[in-house]
Amino acid sequence: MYTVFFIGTAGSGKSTLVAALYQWLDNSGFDVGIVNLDPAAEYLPYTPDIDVRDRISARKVMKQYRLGPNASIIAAVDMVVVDADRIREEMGAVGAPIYLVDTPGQMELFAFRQSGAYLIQKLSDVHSLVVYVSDALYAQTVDGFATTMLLALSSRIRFKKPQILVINKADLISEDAVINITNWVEDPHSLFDVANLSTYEREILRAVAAAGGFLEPLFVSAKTGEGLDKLYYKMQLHYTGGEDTQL
Ligand SMILES: Nc1nc2c(ncn2[C@@H]2O[C@H](COP(=O)(O)OP(=O)(O)OP(=O)(O)O)[C@@H](O)[C@H]2O)c(=O)[nH]1
Ligand SMILES: [Mg+2]
Repeated sequence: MYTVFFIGTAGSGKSTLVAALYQWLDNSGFDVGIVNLDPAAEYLPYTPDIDVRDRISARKVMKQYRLGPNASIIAAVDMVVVDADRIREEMGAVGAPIYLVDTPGQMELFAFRQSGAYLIQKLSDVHSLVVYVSDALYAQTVDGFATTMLLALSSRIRFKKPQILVINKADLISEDAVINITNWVEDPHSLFDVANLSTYEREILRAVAAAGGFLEPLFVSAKTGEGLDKLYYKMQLHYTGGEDTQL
């Protein structure tokens, strides 16, 4: 079983990307399953094979325990943890060789809490991978790019999984913006030299780059389908051990 987790900031397009990649893989003749781990999702652009909302809904938890929107998601994800073995069994029963796993929108409630890392560990098989999804509109600015790299690195520290960095919504940014981002990754000095970076920002970014934290991004559009073939290729490289993703 090959499990691919989609992690990223709220609204970056995780669910849309899961739907688009599922379609792409399905059209290419692959047998793929989808797991939804987001107990707060109101609408999903795909039909999951396994859906945590069948048992745990953040909305119900909110009403029952009189919690706020974030506390109810935290509580709901903690409840999903109790169900982890059953979800794992269901994945086995469905029997798909590849699973795409969608995760809660509020990344910090999932990635920066013990329950998220535990779930990823529980639902991972020998081959598993994190696709870190960021939003191109955000990543195209210097500050947005810098924090995207820091968040992607945080997710690697939390999950300790090989990771592919996807910049989604590439249809919304210009070719120049793509070139800028590519240059910042290939030559981090072009970023460090930006005048409005403070000394501490520059030093942090230098350390992240030196640690290999500037992953080469894949520009993808879940809307137009751009880059889905490259995403599949990267996933396959990881699966077959043709190492192209980094831990
Ligand atoms: N233009 C464009 N819009 C996109 C793309 N991918 C997603 N969107 C839009 O971005 C919005 C958020 O998409 P979702 O897939 O719900 O994002 P998400 O990360 O799952 O959101 P949460 O789970 O709520 O955090 C929706 O309006 C999507 O239609 C893309 O590649 N291009
Ligand atoms: Mg979503």
